[in-house]
Amino acid sequence: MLLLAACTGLPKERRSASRPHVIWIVADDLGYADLGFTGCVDIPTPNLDRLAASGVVCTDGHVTASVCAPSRAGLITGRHQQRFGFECNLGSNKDGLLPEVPTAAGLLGAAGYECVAVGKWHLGYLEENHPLAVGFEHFTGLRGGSRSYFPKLEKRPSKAQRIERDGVEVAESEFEYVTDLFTEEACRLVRERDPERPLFMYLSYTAPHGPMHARADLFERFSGIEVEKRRKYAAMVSAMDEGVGRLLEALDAEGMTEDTMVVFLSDNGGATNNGSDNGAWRGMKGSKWEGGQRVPFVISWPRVLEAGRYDEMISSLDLLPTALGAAGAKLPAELDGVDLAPFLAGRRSEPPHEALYWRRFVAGAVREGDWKFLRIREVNDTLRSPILVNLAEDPGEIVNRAGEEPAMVARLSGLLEAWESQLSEPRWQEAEVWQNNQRKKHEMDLLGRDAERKVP
Ligand SMILES: [Ca+2]
Repeated sequence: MLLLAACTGLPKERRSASRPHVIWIVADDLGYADLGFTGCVDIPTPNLDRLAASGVVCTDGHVTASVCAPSRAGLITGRHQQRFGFECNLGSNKDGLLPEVPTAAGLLGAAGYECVAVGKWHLGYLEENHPLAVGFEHFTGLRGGSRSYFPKLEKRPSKAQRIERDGVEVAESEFEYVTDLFTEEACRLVRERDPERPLFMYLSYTAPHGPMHARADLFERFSGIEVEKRRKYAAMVSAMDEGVGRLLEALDAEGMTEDTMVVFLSDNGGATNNGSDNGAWRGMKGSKWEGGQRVPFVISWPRVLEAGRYDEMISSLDLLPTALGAAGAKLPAELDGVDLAPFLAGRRSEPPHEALYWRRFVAGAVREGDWKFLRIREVNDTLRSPILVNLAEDPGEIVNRAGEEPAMVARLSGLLEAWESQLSEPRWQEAEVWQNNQRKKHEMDLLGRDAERKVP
């Protein structure tokens, strides 16, 4: 089902380019419906809307997990993170990427790119997991998953939370608001890029993940929003939107816009605790309902891709093959995604994926076309009665069709098991409370956003 704005008769693929710059902008715990171009009415996002208008808005775009670290592990390696045991969210300081699994920076660096990372890392605290150890040449950000947005002047932040720039600690007195610091660093790295090489930037905002710290001027701007958490969230999303605007201006000023592939997505759906909203999708961060893993997703590459909309199912796993394809590099056979360019350009009309798969220890899911199957493992290791939904007829995933469609249950269950047979054991697990919360999130009668928000 293609609903590209392609009925204009214009060729969707413009003239081919030399290797483009590639920028991945990742938001953290952003709600699906919290941007102008996804229908938000109370938080204006003019800059993200401008990016969306310049590119292809993918309406059925997914990440590989509905919590931060495993989703990022899939994105940064282009492989299902369960293949190398990174199935669960980070636990101890010893968990993280495996050094033998190449990252986007390793592969794009080998293809001649200057690779830089800014913002949240959250892929392991060991030195071998550090961005500068896995192929990035510059890194400004924090190793951990979140921190205070304001400087911590009274007490030095923990090793996971302090900001470092190329291995040197950045004093808290050097910045006023973390989102703005990341934006400034991203713009600086654009201006100071190596002119001889294309740039790959991984810009990973912590916004709008908690803690709910709003910049005062933006908090003031949203005085019309009554619920305080939503008001702070609006300010945090706005700071990120401003940052994206400044980055787009930097690209314009450098004459890079036409030849830069800018991707924007969230690492997972809106969280239960930050005032976000996933609109029509059931579920929030941590669940395998669409609200957990279906995210705002834009791919802009003005030189090559005509702006429009793409409605087939795609994955964050596709971003690395798409970047390598644009670079003219050979795709390693181990990558799980596909180069999306021929699909987004309309040269290939079949869906890029027959099925997408998810698993985080106690819950697994597979989606094939409009059908989705969810399998929950209970505390006593038995399987809950399966859940089967049809997204075409029931986009809110309210009706469990498993009883009336046993053949489809068997088919999708078999697909899931076949995929699982290729995976490794999780190298660590989440605490029992998170496992139980994940089980609760998939109870059919846990319905409605207010109920969902009570199960973190
Ligand atoms: Ca997240």
